[in-house]
Amino acid sequence: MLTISKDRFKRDYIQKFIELHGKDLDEGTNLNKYEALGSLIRDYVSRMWIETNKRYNREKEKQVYYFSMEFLLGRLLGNSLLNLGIRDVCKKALKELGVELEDLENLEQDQGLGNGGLGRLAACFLDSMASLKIPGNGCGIRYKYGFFEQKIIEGSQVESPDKWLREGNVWEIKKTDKAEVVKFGGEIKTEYIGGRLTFTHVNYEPVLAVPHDTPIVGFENEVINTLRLWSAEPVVNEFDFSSFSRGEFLKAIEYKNSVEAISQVLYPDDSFYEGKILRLKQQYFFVSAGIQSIIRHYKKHLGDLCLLNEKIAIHINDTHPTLAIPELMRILLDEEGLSWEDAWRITTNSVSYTNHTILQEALEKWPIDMFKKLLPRIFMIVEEINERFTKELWSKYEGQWDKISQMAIVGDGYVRMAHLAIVGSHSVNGVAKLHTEILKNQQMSDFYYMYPRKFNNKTNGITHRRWLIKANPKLTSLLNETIGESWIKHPTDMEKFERFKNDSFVKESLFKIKNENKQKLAKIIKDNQGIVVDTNSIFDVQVKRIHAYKRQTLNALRIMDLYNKLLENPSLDIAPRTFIFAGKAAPAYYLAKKTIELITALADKINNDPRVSDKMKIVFMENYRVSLAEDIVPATEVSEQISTTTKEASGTSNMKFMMNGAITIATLDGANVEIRDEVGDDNIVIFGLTEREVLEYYRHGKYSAWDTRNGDERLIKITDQLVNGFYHDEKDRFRIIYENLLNYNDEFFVLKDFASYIEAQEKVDKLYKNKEKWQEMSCVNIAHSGIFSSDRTIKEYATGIWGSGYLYKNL
Ligand code: 26V
Repeated sequence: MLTISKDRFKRDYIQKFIELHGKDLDEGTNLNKYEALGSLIRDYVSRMWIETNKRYNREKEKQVYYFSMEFLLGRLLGNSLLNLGIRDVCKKALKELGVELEDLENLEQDQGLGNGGLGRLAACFLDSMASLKIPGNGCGIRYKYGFFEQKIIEGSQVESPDKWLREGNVWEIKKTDKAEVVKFGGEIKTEYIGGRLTFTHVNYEPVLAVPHDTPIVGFENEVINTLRLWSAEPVVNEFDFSSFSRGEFLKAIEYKNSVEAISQVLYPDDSFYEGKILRLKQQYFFVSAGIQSIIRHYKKHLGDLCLLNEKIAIHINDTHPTLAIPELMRILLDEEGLSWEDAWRITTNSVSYTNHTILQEALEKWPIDMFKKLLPRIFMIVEEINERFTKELWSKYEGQWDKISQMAIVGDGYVRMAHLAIVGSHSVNGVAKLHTEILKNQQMSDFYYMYPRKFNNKTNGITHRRWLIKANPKLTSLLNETIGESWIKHPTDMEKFERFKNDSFVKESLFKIKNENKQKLAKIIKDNQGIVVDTNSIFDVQVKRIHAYKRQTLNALRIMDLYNKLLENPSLDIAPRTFIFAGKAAPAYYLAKKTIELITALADKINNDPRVSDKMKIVFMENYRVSLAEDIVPATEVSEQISTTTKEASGTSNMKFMMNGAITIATLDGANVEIRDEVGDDNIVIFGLTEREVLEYYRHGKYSAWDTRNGDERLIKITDQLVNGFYHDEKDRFRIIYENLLNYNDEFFVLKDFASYIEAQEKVDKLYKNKEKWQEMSCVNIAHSGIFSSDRTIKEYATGIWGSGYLYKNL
């Protein structure tokens, strides 16, 4: 923990400000002040960072490398201050200088280098690894443009580039001397040299991978880990361009552009896989750079490559970094001269893999021709892995051609990345109990049968430091006052809070805190969306990517139904509700974009209808991102987790909401099942088809959306309203939603689950009206949320998969 006095901090800050801007503090803009603060904190951190690295090199503890295409960090200033243990000192010192810390924190651009759950999980894991003193490194891509910015214009999503680096980035350090060269295309020359078969890559296109390191601050423990993001640059320098003759100059420009394209932009679609060559380039680019730098560092500090898997663990976040497997093989074979058997043993024992989705359409497979042309040597290695694997299959399933070809790594003209990831690693995990069971028994059952010991579950988690301590300081204080502070380092100690579920002071405090957080959010809604919401209404929230399986449509249909009911019976006795939505649709996902249009159309009509305006309001908040989530989550009372059962691998916002005292309305999907197990049936509202029912319907196809609709008056009315101009002058604006629900037979069982969802919402209404009961439920939810801290998850990864992190036990 950094100890620093307020006066010292003031002195350091003023000096930093003057050095950086060449003017006095009172002449500076808030942005100047933010930059000075960031830069000062980075100085403080730097000393500890160097110490941490020295210690790691000295003590040679096992290093974890977490490879991920996405790291959705959000803002860093507030959390770095918190973890350094100087946020309060800093806040007071700045106040005395006439500066509000929060104003500066709000100026920071989100680092939005991820699509959603998978990228945010990676960020929570980095925070937990540093906080648990686990030597953990992130490895990814420094996209020049992160996840697009979303605006809602005339009810529709409009995307613009996320220029997050516009004002620079105080947190990163560019390490030009640690650059690596990554090779694309070309040919492989095979020769015998000294009795050994050698492979030489010729005529390739070289790309320089330049690392940018960001410090990851552990919680009050003086550990600073590293997130290393790679940026693509041409190998020749700018000067060389001017000396080229005209023809070569144009070629050089083409080369420069094609290289820079690699780390230009994050792919904004996390639901439909497209075999785009640029994405394959991105994957090999960061994986190759990362593995090369690991080996370089390893050889310098540790030496013997045969012990590699004892000293390092390589984790791949979904299949996107799977090329780490053949790339490590390539280096061990071609550059280090190991035998295939040794290289394979070391590689498979080093690598572990997490699966994050069962959606077929998101599974990665690369066309052989593209793969081979771009990565000729890597393809040869993948073919060899496949050959050996299919031989193993043959010895088990002799004659069963269908099975063997289905399980092969290369087949039907594609390289199947999930198969390569399973075969080339020693551990395969799902992200919630139900999800892991589905992997084992359905999606990957053939592989589970073959390698039962590889499969394991690691239920996701979220860092309670960002999602509770930082986002909800008032609830944090209440916890500290009632149960002490041990939960901060041992989050499951939050269970002690359950003792207060009948304590009227605590319940009143919970009510007050929620109300204050709601007021803060109401102001943001007013400022950003121009809508005035009633802070006495229930804040009912669904924020996440817009996707058919997450069923924002189901939420929309019940809003339409409630509106109909209120028009029929204006004195209907319901607790007023504010329905809050936020989330981005992939730019090419037409149905998802139409879903946003539907929600904004409901808002337009219903919010402007004075007959119902004291009972319901609908808000679609623009540009959902980590920092906005930090404002929404603490103010939420009802958490909507309503995916079609079996489809949501885990979900993590469900955990954030419960930790902040929201009541969950949910299907028994993903980690909702474990949340229910923790809080008990009385403290969550469950509805909808079960896993068995869903799988049964998919198997036998006995579901009829039309029959379901025709059997329910409410559904007849609202589905008609989708296409009769009730919500928009343009009658066919929502026709595709109607078609999907009815004529395409409602793939995600929205209509099937409608009745039970309405019933569940009526239950929520009843519970909310009983203020005592509601606060009691809220208290139980908070008390049982500690297990969903990513600290628990990371301890399970460390002991169960990586074999690392002995030190966290000494916390
Ligand atoms: C998939 C693809 C497919 C191809 C194009 C680009 C791209 C980018 C990302 C992804 C990842 C999709 C998987 C994903 O995000 N899964 C989510 O992972 C969360 C963390 O484990 C989990 O809580 C969510 O339930 C799960 O949907």
